[in-house]
Amino acid sequence: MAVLEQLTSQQAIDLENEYGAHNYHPLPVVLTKGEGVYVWDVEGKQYFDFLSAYSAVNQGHCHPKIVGAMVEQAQKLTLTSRAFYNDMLGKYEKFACEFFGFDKLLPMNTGAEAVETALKICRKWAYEVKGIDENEAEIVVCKNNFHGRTTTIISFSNDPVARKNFGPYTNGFIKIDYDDLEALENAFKNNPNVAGFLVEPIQGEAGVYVPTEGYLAKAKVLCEKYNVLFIADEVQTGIARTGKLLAVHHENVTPDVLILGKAISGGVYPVSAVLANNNVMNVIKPGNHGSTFGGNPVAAAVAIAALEVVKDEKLAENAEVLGELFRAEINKYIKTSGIVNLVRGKGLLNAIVINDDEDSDTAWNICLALRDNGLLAKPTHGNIIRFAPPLVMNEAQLQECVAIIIKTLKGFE
Ligand code: IF1
Repeated sequence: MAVLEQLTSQQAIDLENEYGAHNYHPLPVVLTKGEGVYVWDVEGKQYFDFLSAYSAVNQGHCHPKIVGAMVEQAQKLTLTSRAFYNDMLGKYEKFACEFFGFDKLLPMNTGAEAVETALKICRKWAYEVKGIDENEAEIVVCKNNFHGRTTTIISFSNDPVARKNFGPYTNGFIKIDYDDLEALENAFKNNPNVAGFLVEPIQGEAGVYVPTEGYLAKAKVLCEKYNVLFIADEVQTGIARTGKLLAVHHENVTPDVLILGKAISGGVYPVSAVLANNNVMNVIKPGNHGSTFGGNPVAAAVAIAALEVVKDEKLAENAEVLGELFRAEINKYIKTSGIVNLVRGKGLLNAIVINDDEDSDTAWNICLALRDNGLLAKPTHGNIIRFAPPLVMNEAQLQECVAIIIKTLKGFE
């Protein structure tokens, strides 16, 4: 078989099964094209994409402005490493710092790398600014978190599938319940070596858990009271997904450290970033941290274009309006549904909870039926289905998707 010849779906699946590590269990659909809110499989069937590559494609698939920026830069200069300067990185850093309101940006590639970078910055700040004894820093995290897949990050995960048999684990983390301010204050009060609080403003993988109104703001006040860095992981909730540029903006919170990934590039190229003000970021000195591709010219060009699209096309405002509409329509259906317990979310990051137990395959079967009806979504843990379309969706398309979702769910009543 010539490497680039067109495959059938089954041939593509068989190749991955034979030659690829089995680290995923994808929904059985083989995509070959994406444009805006749509994707197509190799047999030519069109789908609404209601996952957006886990909120990386907020600007819609293959956005022409972002792809154009990538192609133009890729034909000029792709990579210098940080051994030398280039004419794109400083422009991007300035643009992004002004876009999000921070003094400095440390460029990386994946979300997990950015989380690891934030953890290292927090620890170094603990020893060199807060004055915690070396190797004694603790970082508070929330149970049911998802921050990536590195060995340190899964060390503070409580998901056995993500964690088991990857030990020995990294120390220095205190796990508390999410959305529990008393637990947070107790952790700070009882542990003088706490340096940071790492939190998802909405817990995505856990099942789109939106914390109590005021949680983030009060948590930030506690961080200030105990001189602890508030580290917001906005890899999934950021870049307009929840109806504001950042999810923390719903509570007017400015984190001490901001972690971005996914849609900062519109899903066109791996780009992530850590932003902080000088009092924190200046603990990083030459040689402390880096990455071959971190801040490369293509990433810089792509990220500038992707962020301009967010502003020019008012994606946060659109996500806010369409998210309200989506939840209102699903709530109407829930009144007469025996299978859906609730819908929750903010902006266009939503999930429905299926009236079945965690390890049932109902949610999976519903996603297979949604696929057959022309809409792609995937369950998170067990009985929860996440719905996260590209933020460029219009109202008519959303209504069409709601109709597909309700029609499909009714088939399981
Ligand atoms: C997988 C989950 C979502 C993230 C937050 C950091 C990262 C992620 C809040 C790491 C990445 C992705 C990873 C992908 C599936 C997806 C996911 F299901 F795993 F949990 F979105 F909810 N912080 N989330 O959501 O970023 O290194 O992947 O660029 O690993 O299966 P990354």
